[in-house]
Amino acid sequence: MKLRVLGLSIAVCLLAACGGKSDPAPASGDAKATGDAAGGEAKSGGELNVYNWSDYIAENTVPDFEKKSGVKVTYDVFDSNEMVESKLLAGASGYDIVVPTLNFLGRQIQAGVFQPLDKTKIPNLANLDPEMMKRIALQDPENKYAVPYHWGTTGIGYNVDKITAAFGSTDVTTSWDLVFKPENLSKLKECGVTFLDTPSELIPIALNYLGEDPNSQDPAVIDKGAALLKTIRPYLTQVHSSQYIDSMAKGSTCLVVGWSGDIVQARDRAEEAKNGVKFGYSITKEGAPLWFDMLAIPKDAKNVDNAYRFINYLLEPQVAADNTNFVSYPNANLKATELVDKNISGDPTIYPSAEVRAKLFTFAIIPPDVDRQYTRTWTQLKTGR
Ligand code: SPD
Repeated sequence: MKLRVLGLSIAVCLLAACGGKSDPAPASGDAKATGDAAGGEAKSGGELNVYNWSDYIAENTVPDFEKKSGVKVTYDVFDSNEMVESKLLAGASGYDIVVPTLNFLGRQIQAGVFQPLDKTKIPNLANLDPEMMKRIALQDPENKYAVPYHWGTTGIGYNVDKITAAFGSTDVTTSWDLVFKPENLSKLKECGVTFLDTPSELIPIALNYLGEDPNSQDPAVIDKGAALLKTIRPYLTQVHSSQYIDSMAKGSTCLVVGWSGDIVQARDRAEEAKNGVKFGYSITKEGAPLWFDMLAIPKDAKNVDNAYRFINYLLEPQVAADNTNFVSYPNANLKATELVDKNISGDPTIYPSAEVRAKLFTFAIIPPDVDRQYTRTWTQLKTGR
């Protein structure tokens, strides 16, 4: 069984105003040390400011990098693309590496937020899966600005016993009917229903369920998704994108629309706590989102060489495999896959089969007017107007 630090998820930016806190513990003592070569490279020292998703890195990744490189890392976390984007568009974020999801990155590339990568500084790019890189290049042409970190799906996380008690079995979890039919969701209100706090996922998911193009930019179509979400609003007990890992693990949420690896982490935390809570994750038969989170360097980054060093380090096969083993999200690193724990690489909820992958959809780059409609819809939903 994997050991996790239960407190790790607590250090998360909960609100847009939050300045960010550290997930992993920094290595102490030798932040500015120089001397022995590590991984074939001399210690360089200096600083690095990283802004990544919460619950998204193994506990030893940053401390090991600090020890090897002599670089002092400040590692802040967020739990929504909207949060990263507002910092990036405001400028002077202070970060040297950020990790937006590919469709957001595509829009930020267009806004001129990132510097093109000097690929000679990332020799471990050779480890990446050419097929995935081709797919990514649809939104980052020529893979010019970013490197994939992890990928995953968005689906239904469920408490096995609570769902069985309400519906007689867990078969209902294979369909979005469980979420979008009020007669189903209403049965779960008492045990806790959480949705991710992100219109950029929930609206496309609702549209896909309705048989519409999940990426439709037609205001009338988007309104249909909004109307559907409104019908189930009374049964939501929480809208949040990171607290749900703990609330699932403790048994206080029984259904989540959330991210694959987070739900597996919740399942593992409950197992470690031996509290009898059993969680499952389902990629629904009507299709679900597939996404890539991307490492990129803002144009105004101050510690560019250290950013390259860290990105190249993350692409070392063992480092990438350790991360995947810890966070239960796959990576696009072909050389790492054989090093990933077979319980993880063989788990179809984490690494979906080709048949399931064929039903997944990706998010398009959304223009500002559509984004405004998303935000309006979401605010109305959350405030109950
Ligand atoms: N706790 C880590 C969650 C990472 C989720 N990234 C998903 C973005 C999908 N749009």
